[in-house]
Amino acid sequence: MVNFSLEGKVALVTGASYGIGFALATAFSQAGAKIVFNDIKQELVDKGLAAYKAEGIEARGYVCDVTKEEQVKAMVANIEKEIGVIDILVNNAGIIKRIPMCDMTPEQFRQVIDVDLNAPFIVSKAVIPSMIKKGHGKIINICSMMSELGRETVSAYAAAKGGLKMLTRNIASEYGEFNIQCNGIGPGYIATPQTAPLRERQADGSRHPFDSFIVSKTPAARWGTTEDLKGPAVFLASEASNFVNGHVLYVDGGILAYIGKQPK
Ligand code: NAP
Ligand code: GCO
Repeated sequence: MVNFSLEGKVALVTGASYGIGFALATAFSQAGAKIVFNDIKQELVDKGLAAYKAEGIEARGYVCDVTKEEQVKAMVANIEKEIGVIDILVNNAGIIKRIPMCDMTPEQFRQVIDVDLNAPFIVSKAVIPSMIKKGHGKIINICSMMSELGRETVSAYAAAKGGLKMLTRNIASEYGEFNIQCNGIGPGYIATPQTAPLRERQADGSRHPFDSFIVSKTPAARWGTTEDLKGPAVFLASEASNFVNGHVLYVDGGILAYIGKQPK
C-alpha cells in the first residue's frame, strides 16, 4: 500500500498565514500532520491561526522573520520543545519586487535574495540536524517558473528562484544518505495576493494584458489555484516519495512544455 499519510508528522510551513503556504498546510493537516507556521508579524500569525481554526485545524503559529538566523534557531528550538522534531519543512515564505533591473537598487535586489534564497538556506540548516538524528526528513522548496525562465522586471526573483532550484539539488546531494529528501515544487501562475497586480481588471473592465498572456501560455488555459498544489505537496511530504530527491516538480498547467497559443 503506497503511503501518502502524514499521520503523526510535524510540518513547518514558512510564511503560511495565507496564500500557497496556507493551502499546503491545510492539505498536510488533512493527511494527518501537526501544522506549525510562522509569519513576520503577530497580527498575521493571529489572522492565520483564526483561518486555520475556521478549517478545523489547531495549528501553532510563531512570529519569525526567516531571514534572521537567531530568530529561526529560536523558533525551531521552541517547536522541538513544545511540539516535536520537524519532520517536514516547506520553505514557502517569499517576496517579489517587479522593478526593471537597471532601476533596481542593490538593497532591493538583496532583500529579494534574502527572503527567497538565503532564508531557505537558514531554515533548512536549522532543521536538518534533528532530521538526521530522527533518521528521516522532508524538505520542500517552493520554486517557480522563474527557476527556469526570465522575464522583464523580475531579475532578483528569478536569480533567487534559480538559486533555490540548485540549493534544492545540493541539499538532496549532501543529506540524501541520512534519509532526507529535498525536492522543489515549481508552481505556475497561481491566483494569490502575490500575483493580484497581474490580474487586476483594467479601467475599461477588460482583463489585465498579463492575465490574458498567461492564459495563452498555459495549455490548461487558466491560472492555477492553490488547490492545484495540494496533491503534489502531500506526495513530496509523504513516504510515497522516499526515492524522489533533488527534483523540482512543476505544477504549471503545462506552461514549460508549451510555445504558447498563436495570437488571433
Ligand atoms: P504571498 O501571498 O505573498 O505570501 C507570502 C508569504 O510569505 C506571506 O505570508 C508573507 O508574510 C510571508 N513572508 C514574506 N517575507 C517573510 C519573512 N521574511 N519571514 C516570514 N514570512 C515572510 O505569496 P504566495 O503567492 O502565497 O507565494 C508563496 C510562495 O510561492 C513564494 O515563495 C512565491 O515566490 C512562490 N510562488 C508563487 C507563485 C504564484 O503565482 N503565486 C508561483 C510560483 C511560486 P507577510 O504578509 O507578512 O509579508
Ligand atoms: C511574475 C509572477 C511570477 C509568479 C511565479 C511564477 O511577476 O512573473 O509573480 O513570478 O509569482 O513565480 O511561477
